[in-house]
Amino acid sequence: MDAELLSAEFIRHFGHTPLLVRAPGRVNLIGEHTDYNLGFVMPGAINRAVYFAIALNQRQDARLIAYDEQQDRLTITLSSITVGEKQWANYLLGVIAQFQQRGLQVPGFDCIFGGDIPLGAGLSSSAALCCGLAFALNHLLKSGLDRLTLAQIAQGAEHAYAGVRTGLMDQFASLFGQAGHVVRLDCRSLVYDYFPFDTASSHIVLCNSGVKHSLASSEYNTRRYECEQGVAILKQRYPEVASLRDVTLAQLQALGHELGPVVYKRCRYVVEENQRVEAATQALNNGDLDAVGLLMYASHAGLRDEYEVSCRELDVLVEAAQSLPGVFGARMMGGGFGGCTINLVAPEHVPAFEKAMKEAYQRELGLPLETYHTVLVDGVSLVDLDSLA
Ligand code: GAF
Repeated sequence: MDAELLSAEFIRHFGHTPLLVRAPGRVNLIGEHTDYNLGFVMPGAINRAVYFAIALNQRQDARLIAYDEQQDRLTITLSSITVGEKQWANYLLGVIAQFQQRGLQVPGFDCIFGGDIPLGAGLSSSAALCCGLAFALNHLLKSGLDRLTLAQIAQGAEHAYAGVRTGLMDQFASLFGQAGHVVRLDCRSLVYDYFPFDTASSHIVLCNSGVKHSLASSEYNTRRYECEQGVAILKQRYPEVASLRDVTLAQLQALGHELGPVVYKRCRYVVEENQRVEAATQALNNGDLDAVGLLMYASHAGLRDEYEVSCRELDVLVEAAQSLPGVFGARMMGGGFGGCTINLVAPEHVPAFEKAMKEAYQRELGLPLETYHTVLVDGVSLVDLDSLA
């Protein structure tokens, strides 16, 4: 699926010429479950995307086609947007509702979308879907919204129409990605810095566990709630604490009893993970990939043992990677309970790494493994077919 094919499909279905938009998925080097705790993350946009062909249609409705869902179709009345039955459509409905809530009228439009971000792989296909439509509508309506507002619109759509209280990382990465860079975002101040990702030294390889456990969404919201409980308790003793970002390990330990074992573990993971992002920033600046890799392994251990969002498949993949030559670091990535691991691998070792990982996954769990050799690209953009020719 690419923009050219979608453009042809759009013209075949709707008979007019579309605007083309590319909205990438994301990886996250380190900083997991820190975004909604107003800490630090270090994601980047990747060379897998959702593409949109879209145009205003002079009608009162939106005609949507999900190319990858057997060209499933939905026509929606724009004057009465509500959550519906089709999951793919809810993300788009959520974006339209967010525009409307901001007082921006959305006129009729036609849209066909599809892409190559594997679904349920933790690569933020849903954020890409929301960001891509928000960007396209902003362009078509000449609304003049900046990228940060578009990210917040996309996040609002996931909260209200998919029921997952995500942080801002995925939407930010999709919209603010920069080719060859990861971006470190301070999720409180929303200040961000780009860090070059030196592909002469290491490449990003994703290993798709192929599993998506059904508790992913409910457990995500539960983790967020547990962190909020932790902050509420910590605040009583330390009024300056506004989020887990403000908490030290000593403060946590002092209140261990009041927090209780589960909330304590969750909070401890978040406090440590924020420290790891800081340390990874230093290590990247020093070109010290061994140090970055060790931090990734520590991040995985925290996600597995303290935050408890890993699963057997992800643990097997990280353990297998750790024993292979040329691997700097590996960890589960994203919300957890399935999806991909992210692996930093020396370029000359990548083919052998992919082969060995597939063999290990088959041997250990009897499961096939897909790997994605991944490149960091620019965030959401228009696609100009002439420039691609
Ligand atoms: C998911 C969420 F959408 C992000 O906001 C983030 O919390 C991530 O899980 C965990 O770091 O991708």
